[in-house]
Amino acid sequence: MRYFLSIICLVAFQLTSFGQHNRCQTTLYTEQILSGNPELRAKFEKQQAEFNSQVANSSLHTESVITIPVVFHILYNTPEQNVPDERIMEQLDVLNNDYNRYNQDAQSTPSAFQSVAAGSSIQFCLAKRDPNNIPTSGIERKYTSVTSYNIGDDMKKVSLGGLKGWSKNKYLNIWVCNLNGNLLGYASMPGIANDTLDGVVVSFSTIGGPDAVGTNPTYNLGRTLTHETGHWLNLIHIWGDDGNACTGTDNVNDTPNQAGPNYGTPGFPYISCNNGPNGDMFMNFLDYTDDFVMNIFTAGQSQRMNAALSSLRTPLLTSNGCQAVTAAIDLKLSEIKNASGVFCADSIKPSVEVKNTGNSTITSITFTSQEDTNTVMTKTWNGSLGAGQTTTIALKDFKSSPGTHYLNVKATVAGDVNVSNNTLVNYYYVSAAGTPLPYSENFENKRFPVDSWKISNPDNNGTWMRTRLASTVDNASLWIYDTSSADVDAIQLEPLDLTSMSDPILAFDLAYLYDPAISSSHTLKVSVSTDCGATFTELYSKSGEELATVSGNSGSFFIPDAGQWRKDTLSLKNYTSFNSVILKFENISGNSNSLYIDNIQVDRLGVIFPDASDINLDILQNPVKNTIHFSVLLLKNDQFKVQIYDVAGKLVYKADYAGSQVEDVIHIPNLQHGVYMFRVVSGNSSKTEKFIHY
Ligand SMILES: [Ca+2]
Ligand SMILES: [Ca+2]
Ligand SMILES: [Ca+2]
Ligand SMILES: [Ca+2]
Ligand SMILES: [Zn+2]
Ligand SMILES: [Zn+2]
Repeated sequence: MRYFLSIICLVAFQLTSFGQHNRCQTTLYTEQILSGNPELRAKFEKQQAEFNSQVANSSLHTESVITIPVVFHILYNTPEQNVPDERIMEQLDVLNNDYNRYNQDAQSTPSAFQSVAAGSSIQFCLAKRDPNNIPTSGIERKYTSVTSYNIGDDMKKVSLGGLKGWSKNKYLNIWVCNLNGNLLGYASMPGIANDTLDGVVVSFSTIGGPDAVGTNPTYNLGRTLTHETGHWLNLIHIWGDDGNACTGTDNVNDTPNQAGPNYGTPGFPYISCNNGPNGDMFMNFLDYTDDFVMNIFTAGQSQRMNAALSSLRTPLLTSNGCQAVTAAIDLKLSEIKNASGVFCADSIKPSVEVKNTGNSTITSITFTSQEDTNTVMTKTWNGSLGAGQTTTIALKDFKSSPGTHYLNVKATVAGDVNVSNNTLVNYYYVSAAGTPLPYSENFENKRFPVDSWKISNPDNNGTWMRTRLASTVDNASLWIYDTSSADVDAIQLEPLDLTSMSDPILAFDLAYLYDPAISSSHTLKVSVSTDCGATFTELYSKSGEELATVSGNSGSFFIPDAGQWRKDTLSLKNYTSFNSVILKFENISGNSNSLYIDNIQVDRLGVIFPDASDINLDILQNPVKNTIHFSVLLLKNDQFKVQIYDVAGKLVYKADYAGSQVEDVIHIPNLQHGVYMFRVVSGNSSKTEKFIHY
């Protein structure tokens, strides 16, 4: 009950911090509804008290898997708000992973908290039928003239530019829209909202996951929906919603008592309320930290959510929302091809895959495509597509421009009963010119990957992520933990312009634990493309022992210490005539442990190894006769001068050279026999060697 007595001071606290952080307003939303309805408040508080005692007595318990049908109601005023399908599917993965502790970053939970971590038995499926038993994709999209919504229920009402919710007895409603005041989301706790107003509301920018991140710079891994769905299943914030006091509780026994919310990326341990030595569980999904910091539900929280489903939300247990139905006429737009990912060229040549999911033949389909807000194409296809058949249809090419774009393809068929699957939204990025050298990437940016990078994760298991588990420069690094046997996860960086250096070197810091018993096939490859990623040439491939920076038993999760990293380098000299070169790192898993990369550089060797001397001069065949044969290797510059002095200090020869790696022969007519100084000057440094002419 302390939770509800403290709501007034909580509201005051949240208003004062408004604008700085606005991660969740579930408590404010709850109070908005209860403050005008004393009867509902009494009922709600009674229900909560009963629930808490039932959970405490373990009289509510479920073991079997529960699958909750979900529907995404996407409301957009701009193309960016019309969240691409790939991000919605990825968001659904995030929910399923987080609620079952399949998230790759579960490995990042501090070992002190690993023993209380536990998945629930809850899974989520996209609805296959709507409340009227009409087939659906589980994704509704609607243009709204409302530019942004306030906390409340407006987005749930058609009359206010919203989309009506589907019955809370059968579905989890997820409204995705633009929220005012940088608010990320809020949820209806059980018993708070009427049938079609129940669900969660999240900002469009938060929808996504590791394979397809949201547009929010910080909250882009889909943890906002994980958090809000926790409230929807009756979880309370981990600090007990008591402002910054130590008196509140989240009614969960295995979470530490914690003062107030944590933001950003705290360091472990962070102590409050005398909760040492382990401190706050700031990586809990019900705290306020950055998405990539969050990684755990506890067993107590999971038990509480399971209990909510077997008491406060029981009708969902028998929902048929994910059972398919068939309509007479129903075309499905299954996929947009060749218009997602990263492009260097500005011409887009999309095609679409369509499937007849109804039970009568379709003979005509009209396609319209919008790039951002511009209609770029209309095409009508005539033919015969029988029930159950699939076909691929080329759309018309169109010109794009550098930057981020959203392609919205709509297929229209006369009499189509289910229009939810007739629209797909894709996202792609057209690169401008290559980034000039020197290039350096330390994986410190919270937004990972940036739009110009491309990650592929064929098995949808572990993939390239940003982590704070280890690093060589600053705090974070690039990390992969894919336990499957042979998945090829690729990360492709933005195009680089290599034309400004004559001998650019690619360098990166690497950490990998090699366990001969299990991981001999684990391979890291680096390859390069000069045709915008169409084809790649392999420059580096190391496996097993050769890849290892440390060998040993890989039984426990590998986190490298400072001595377990190695710097690998390779030359990009053969690509200096290209102004758009793409580097790709591929991890080929081998049932193996973590691999880390940090401090990627493309630069001169002398910058990569700053303690190496800049000018390296070699006079070949010294003493010399008639001709002076020399070689120069510059590690920091691309130009140098040669000056030859006699013993009296008189300049007898000079020449300018371009290039960082030069071998040449000098012939000086009538040069007297004797001792000379051969001097190389480059930038602010010089190097002199003596030679004898005989
Ligand atoms: Ca507290
Ligand atoms: Ca359809
Ligand atoms: Ca770093
Ligand atoms: Ca993978
Ligand atoms: Zn919250
Ligand atoms: Zn655009």
